[in-house]
Amino acid sequence: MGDTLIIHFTNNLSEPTTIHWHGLRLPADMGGASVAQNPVQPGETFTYKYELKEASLFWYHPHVRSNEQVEKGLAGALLVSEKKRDIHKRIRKTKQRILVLDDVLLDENGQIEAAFTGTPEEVLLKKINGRTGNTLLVNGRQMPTMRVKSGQPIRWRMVNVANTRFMRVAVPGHKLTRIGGDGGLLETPIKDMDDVLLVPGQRADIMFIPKGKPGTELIVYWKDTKRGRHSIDIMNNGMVIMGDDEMDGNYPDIPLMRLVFKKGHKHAKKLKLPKHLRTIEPIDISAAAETTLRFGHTMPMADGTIKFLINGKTADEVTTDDAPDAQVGETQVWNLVNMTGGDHPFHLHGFFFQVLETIYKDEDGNVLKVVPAPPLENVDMVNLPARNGPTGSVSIVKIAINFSPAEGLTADDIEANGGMAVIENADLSIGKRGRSGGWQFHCHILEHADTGMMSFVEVFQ
Ligand SMILES: [Cu+2]
Repeated sequence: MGDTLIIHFTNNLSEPTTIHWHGLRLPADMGGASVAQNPVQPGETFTYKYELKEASLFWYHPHVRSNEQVEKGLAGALLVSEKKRDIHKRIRKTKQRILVLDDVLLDENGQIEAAFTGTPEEVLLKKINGRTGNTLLVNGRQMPTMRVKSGQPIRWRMVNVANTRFMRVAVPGHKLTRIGGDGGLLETPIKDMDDVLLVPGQRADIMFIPKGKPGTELIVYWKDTKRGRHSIDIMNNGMVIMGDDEMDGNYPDIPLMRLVFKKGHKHAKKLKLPKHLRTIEPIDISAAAETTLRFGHTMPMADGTIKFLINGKTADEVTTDDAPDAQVGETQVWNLVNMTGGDHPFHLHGFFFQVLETIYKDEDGNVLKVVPAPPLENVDMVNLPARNGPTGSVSIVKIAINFSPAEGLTADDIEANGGMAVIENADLSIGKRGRSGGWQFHCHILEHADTGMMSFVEVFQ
């Protein structure tokens, strides 16, 4: 933390690309999003440069045709370590490993399938349910082995870089403790978890004590999550019927990696963690303006077409007139309304937010259920759960966002950086591809983002 990172980037692809730095608070023109940076053309170079203001596990990936470029492997982890004084010795001295969780969809020849191939039914399924790979990877390898010592605590810094797959990770016979997430450490460890769930784009910082006899092995499993997958039938008359995938949430466990116990053992029986890891200030929403964003899709068509929408528009259709506005330093509450029968992992570029509550309403607008705020943490991802009823019912995730610069950035820094999240005297007639300081938000199921579920917020100085 505190270092300046300089990345000399050359695009050796035969198509344009960028690097988006997922989760980092940085100047808009360093964020790699198409609303603030023109894509880097084949053979061209670009220098990303920004200060690392916060400690956490972040990651990076292209923000041009992400569903194809990320699927083919362009994703990596970026670990920004805490200053020594900011992290308890027992955590700092625990051996940590980064686990990049991914899956790829391979054809019979072992090659990555091109995006959206197959019959119209298959194409619709990939667009609606996302592209789920048939091969799971940890750090780019299938079923890798990690050597551990029984009784010696380990710390895993995990990130889910898969296009679509929700990663629920379980270590049989072991309880997990989550100490951090997207935005660094939690306030208090969350203990006794049977598994840890990472939606696409999300991170988790977990600890546990592996237990086993030397020479034996323990398989770590992927477990399914109910997320509103659908079935599709195209009738002879061209009608498309969307139903529920009856296996949703009950797909069989898949082995993810192998732990092998080394000789010898340590004596830790319990993780001795401090109760208080750090202080996180709740965002003050007493004067917050509210914005509502509705996540939906068009009717699926027999030719395989479906579009995913935010406030009724695809990413290509949305203009600066549609984009919500904010002022630097302003706090807003966003109501993220999921009108669909599937989950959407929501991601906002460049700012952390805090989840306030989730409200389920029926088709007449009556409140069915309110899920209170989860333990306080700063995140850049939140899953928008599927509505809990027929068309017209909705789920609403309320989040609080403070559009402030990262801690430690002064007004001078902002100016030197060319504006932190700022469109200074923006000429909006330039449109969204101009030198705008807009920040994108989108569904991190990359097939949904690619078929339209992406928009942006303009933050003004
Ligand atoms: Cu989605």
